[in-house]
Amino acid sequence: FHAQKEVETLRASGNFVLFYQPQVALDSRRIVGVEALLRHQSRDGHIMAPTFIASFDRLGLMPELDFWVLEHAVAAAQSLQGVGQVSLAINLSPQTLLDVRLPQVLDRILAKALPTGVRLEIEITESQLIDDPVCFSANLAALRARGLHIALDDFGSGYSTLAYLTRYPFDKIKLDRTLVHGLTRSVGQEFFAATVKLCRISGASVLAEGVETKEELESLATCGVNVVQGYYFYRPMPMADLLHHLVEQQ
Ligand code: G
Ligand code: G
Ligand code: MN
Ligand code: NA
Repeated sequence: FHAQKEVETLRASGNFVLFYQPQVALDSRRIVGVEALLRHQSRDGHIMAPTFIASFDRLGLMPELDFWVLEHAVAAAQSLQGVGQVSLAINLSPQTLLDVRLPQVLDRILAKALPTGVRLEIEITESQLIDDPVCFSANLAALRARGLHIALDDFGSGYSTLAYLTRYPFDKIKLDRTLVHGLTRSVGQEFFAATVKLCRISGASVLAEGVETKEELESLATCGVNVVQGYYFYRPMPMADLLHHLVEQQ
């Protein structure tokens, strides 16, 4: 009941907004991608992290939220004209990836072409690969058929089995921030480098999430990671700020 009430309140107020967190290539130090992250903005302008996702999830309403995100991220991407090559990542929840409406929603949203150089990427988490199956595989194929890239999110966070790396060909693997934080503590550099190598062998590029300190960045540098995302470089930000950074690096 609590979930129901929270969802009703949020829906009534509208005010969902998207923030974007830049992803930085380790070699060039340029922004090569961004992840769209859902936020809620209250009347007084206060920005709230998506703690409400659990409530939407419980009520089976994640497709509604994710379709909104897809639509608005693609619309906002129109302003990325002329900023060069950049991938735009969107998180889709398990419910959304099992939703039979996904292909037709994509076709409607992608009817308007993206600016040259902008590529859509879908982030999926390991947990959703567990309860298979047919509908998930069909939707994954539908995403690929439309030229979208697939990223495996939160890799190494607890649901991983190595089988996934060979079963599904991912374009990108995002190493979970617990692994990255452990790098300067419990996780040895050798172990981390071997994990990166395993991912690279599967054919994916590797992104390290949640990089917060110079020490973490330096430890990563020799491990074969391609791209880094985290507060050390950038926090999630509004589209206007992102544009400013992208124009600046031209
Ligand atoms: O945005 P953080 O900043 O707090 O996000 C918290 C969690 O919410 C993360 O696990 C992230 O993947 C998830 N999340 C953020 N935006 C979206 C979204 O648009 N759709 C889905 N399904 N999950 C999202
Ligand atoms: O589950 P997913 O990886 O999609 O969620 C990304 C989440 O990580 C978002 O909530 C985002 O705000 C958060 N995040 C991004 N960079 C950092 C970081 O450097 N440190 C921490 N603690 N969280 C981060
Ligand atoms: Mn993500
Ligand atoms: Na993640």
